[in-house]
Amino acid sequence: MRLDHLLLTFMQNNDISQSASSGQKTYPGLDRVKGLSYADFYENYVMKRKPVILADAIDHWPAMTKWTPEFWVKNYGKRPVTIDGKEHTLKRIVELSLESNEQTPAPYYRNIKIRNEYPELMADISPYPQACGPNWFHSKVFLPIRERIVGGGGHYELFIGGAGRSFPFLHYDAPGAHTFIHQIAGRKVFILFPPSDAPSLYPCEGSSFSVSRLKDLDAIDLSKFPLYANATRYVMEVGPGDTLFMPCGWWHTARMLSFSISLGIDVANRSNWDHVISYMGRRASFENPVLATAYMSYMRSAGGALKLFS
Ligand SMILES: O=C(O)CCC(=O)C(=O)O
Ligand SMILES: [Fe+2]
Repeated sequence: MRLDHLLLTFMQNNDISQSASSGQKTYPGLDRVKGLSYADFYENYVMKRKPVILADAIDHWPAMTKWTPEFWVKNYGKRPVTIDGKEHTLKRIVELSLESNEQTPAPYYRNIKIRNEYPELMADISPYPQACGPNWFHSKVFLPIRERIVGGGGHYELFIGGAGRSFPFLHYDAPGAHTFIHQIAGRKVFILFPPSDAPSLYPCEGSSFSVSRLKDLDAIDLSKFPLYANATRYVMEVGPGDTLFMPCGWWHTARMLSFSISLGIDVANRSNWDHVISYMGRRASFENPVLATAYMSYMRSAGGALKLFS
């Protein structure tokens, strides 16, 4: 079957509108696809580093029906959680997330490594979707240094939040990995910019080079950040069962439209290893130039070996 026949779209793909305040181009959405073969996904999206939503990658996960707000309250409600320096119970976070709105957004329970914090729940998000592999962060050569890899180290990270709350900053993911976001419950909007827009997004200085200095993207002061007007913004809305593929180097942030549960995972393989190596090298040069040399030569030989086997 031809790829064209498989494409579904949330919105009209080619409807390019101008944002009133900045003159910035906005693409309402990219492709949302179903029934795509692994080979087509790899060739048309992964290798081209083009974002896409896969609508059927996690249908087989028990989490899709099991991880309701009630499930979290019943099983983990008493668990203490610290968010942005404040203590809560998970029950309170779920309640606040259900009531959340623009005026009083709930604290955002985010970047929680499932295998470390909720190991018994790994069965609910298994088996690993074929589309997200191979993931070199899961290979034996990386497991010993997994916790030292900048970013998630190939861990599944959990996000629970509510309407009106945003991820706190615009960035692209460490360590130069691709990211898959699996939406388990609720709706979320992702705002993306291609890697070529980096100069228009005002990256921070030093080791935070993958984080933007821009704060509220709808209220950018163009007299301070004039290049932002040249950036091209893509908007992707995800709902339950969707998997958003964000290729390495794509800048992004997210805002929830309702109570939301998502999982994120970073992925490295032959399609982005060059990007991972260059990210890690750049980061290490700021943080620990002496250790960096040994660490980077380990990473380079590991990548070389993995290329032979996967
Ligand atoms: O889903 C979100 O809030 C964005 C998460 C994200 O981009 C990240 O953790 O790197
Ligand atoms: Fe991210």
